[in-house]
Amino acid sequence: MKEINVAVTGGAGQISYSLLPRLISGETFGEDIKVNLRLIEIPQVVEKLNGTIMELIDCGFKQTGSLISTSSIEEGVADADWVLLVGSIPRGIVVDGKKIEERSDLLKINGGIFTTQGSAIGRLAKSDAKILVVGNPANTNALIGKNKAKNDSQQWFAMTALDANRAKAQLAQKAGVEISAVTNMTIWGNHSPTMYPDPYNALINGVSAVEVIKDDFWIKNDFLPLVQQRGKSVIDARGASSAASAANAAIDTIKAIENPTLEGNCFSAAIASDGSYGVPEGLFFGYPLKTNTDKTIEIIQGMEINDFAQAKIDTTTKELQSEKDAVKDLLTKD
Ligand code: NAX
Repeated sequence: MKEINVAVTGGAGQISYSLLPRLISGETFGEDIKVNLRLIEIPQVVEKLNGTIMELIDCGFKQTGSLISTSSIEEGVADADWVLLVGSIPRGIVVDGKKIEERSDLLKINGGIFTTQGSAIGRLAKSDAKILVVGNPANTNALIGKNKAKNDSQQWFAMTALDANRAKAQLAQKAGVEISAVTNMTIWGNHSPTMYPDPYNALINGVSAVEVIKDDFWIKNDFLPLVQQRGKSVIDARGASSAASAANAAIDTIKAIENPTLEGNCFSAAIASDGSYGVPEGLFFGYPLKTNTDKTIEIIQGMEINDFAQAKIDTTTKELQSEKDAVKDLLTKD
């Protein structure tokens, strides 16, 4: 069997608990690929991974390769084909006696983590490694990580697929169709409440979702905030942030990157902007993406952007720009 190496940070967290079995079950990378898993945690937590590893062994998947736990990012990412950066410090935690409530503090603390991780990935992961950032603030963490990796043959992504799945589910429910009828869903911009889930270019059975739904008020006043605030609604209801659906979205993203995109469809993830759609170069921005048959990834051009959409794209661009400004020290120092 061909083998691949997959590193996951935050291996003992709640997303990983749903994610890890699906990485080694044959579902994500294919039935005929053995997955060597490297689970990375902070030193205080790393021992807990022994229990996780016991459970992964007990799943008994034939695609399971070696299972390693470590608190060393260098050991974890060495020779990795895929790196899933799930671990980060949540809002509300106390660090050095201070409760971290502000997004700017969160940006700096998690940004610090992603400088070290980015540098290790750039030096030690495979030259064609793919890196998916899940830990928040995902877009700006990816910006910092890629900047420190200094390895342009590796490809960095930040996850917006959960937002896309949430948006598809709402459109399908409203239109009374199966979710598989909804395609071409783009989340523009940041994985934050400023994101723009695009109902104009989304298709329901091949027709623009807004034309099928024919309810402009619902689209603008219900659909958008519902998707933008869905993460908070889950936290309010569950007392914890989305985990199973986040893990599912990470699996969806890996599959979308590993397999050619069907004609007329796209998938959602944030990548470093090349200036497309007027977004400043380098910002990690949610775009409509396509995987070509040669496995290259491109931003789909020519999506229709009306005035309403442009205003939303401008807002989320502004937020990402201010996040970048807040971590500028981390982007410049070596
Ligand atoms: P948990 O708090 O359950 O787990 C996070 C784990 O990361 C902890 O076990 C912690 O010890 C570990 N960790 C912290 N710093 C680390 C480091 N430097 N190296 C290795 N491990 C480290 O969080 P969980 O619910 O699993 O969520 C993980 C992250 O995903 C959070 O930042 C969360 O905000 C983010 N999310 C992102 C989503 C997205 O769509 N992009 C959606 C879901 C989720 O909110």
